[in-house]
Amino acid sequence: MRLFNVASDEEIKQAETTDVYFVHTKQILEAKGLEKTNVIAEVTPGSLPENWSWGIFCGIEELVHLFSGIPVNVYSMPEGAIFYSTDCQGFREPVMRIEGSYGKFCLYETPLLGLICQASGIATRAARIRKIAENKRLISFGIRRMHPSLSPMIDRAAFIGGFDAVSSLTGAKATETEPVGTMPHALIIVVGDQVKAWKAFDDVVEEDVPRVALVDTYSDEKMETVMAAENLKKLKAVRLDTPSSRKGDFAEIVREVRWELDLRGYKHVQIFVSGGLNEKSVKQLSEVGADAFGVGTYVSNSPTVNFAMDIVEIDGKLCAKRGKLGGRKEVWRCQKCLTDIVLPFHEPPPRCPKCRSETECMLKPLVKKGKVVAKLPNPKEIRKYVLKQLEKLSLE
Ligand code: PCP
Repeated sequence: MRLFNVASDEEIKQAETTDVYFVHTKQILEAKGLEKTNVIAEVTPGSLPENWSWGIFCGIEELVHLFSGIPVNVYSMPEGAIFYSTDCQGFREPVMRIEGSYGKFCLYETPLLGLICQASGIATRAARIRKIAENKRLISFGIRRMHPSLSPMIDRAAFIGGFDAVSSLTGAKATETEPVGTMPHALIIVVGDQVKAWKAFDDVVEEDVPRVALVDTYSDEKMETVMAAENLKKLKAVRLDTPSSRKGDFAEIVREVRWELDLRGYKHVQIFVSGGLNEKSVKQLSEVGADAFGVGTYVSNSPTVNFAMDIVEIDGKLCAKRGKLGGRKEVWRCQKCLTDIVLPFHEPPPRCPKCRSETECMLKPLVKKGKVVAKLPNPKEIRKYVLKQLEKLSLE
């Protein structure tokens, strides 16, 4: 009996999360002896949500598990690679290519797309917040807004997108990091007094956990901040999670708290903000002195990237449907200026149309006849790769 309404690893691996029309398609092809038809299928992003000018490709680690053992070849951009909706010429840009007997992977289109659509949306929003927050600390707080079964994926995608840490235990395992958190209002409410609760935290919790006092439970943030600074010698930061009914001008509150802390010689005490944050508020609060951010829903509930998979070639014959470009393609990237150019597969490597530098082929072998051939980097390495690319990108 299923306790939670989520598909098991086995069900996903057996394509039991597929759409039934693929089951019918496989039945028909088998009945007509067409299941061994050799096809080239490509995955393209279509237009990106909210006019994003780029996306972060995420979900490959799980995709490899899905395709391991399926006797087809998969070529893909590496996890963490930026991608565009179209290349510098305006041509749709494939992020992945699958080659083989269509009958072998027909059922896997649905789970394949699900694994990259949601994770890439989360990683991209996280990367945009990363650009805005510059080197300020970002903690992923969003798993409580989504089905708990997704917490490892959500926190991993937020981390890959550039967040510094994640709040969930499963997310920390998936990112090979330590989970990070401060204290909930519940602790102060149950202890019944702010100072007693902060001190209890200080007495009980391991030394290496930063002392971050929540300062908005019962009274004004400024006054609770001063109380925390005066009562906690090891205070690292104060967290302002001001309820929307009291938020008014949150930036002004942060500025005021900074002033009162500095006036009393607590320049070392940082300001951590959370609660309903998004790109606009992270920018504004960072400018007035916030040092760290707990971002939840805005990232965990990111719009998905609507990748689609399309057959573009059968036994060398061009066959793309309307709206898609025919034939096997290669994506060439100038790693110097991150310009992409899409060319028919057999075309020689081009020079970068913008800076004339050499270009690199982006669709790299991932799975060969069902065997994983790529060395998969760990989340920290992927995050580093993302941060390097972000240096060259703007949000526009
Ligand atoms: C939680 C946390 C953040 C919220 C949820 C998650 O607040 O402190 O403020 O971020 P989001 O608004 O960006 O989704 P509460 O629900 O007030 O819980 P807590 O007492 O743990 O702060």
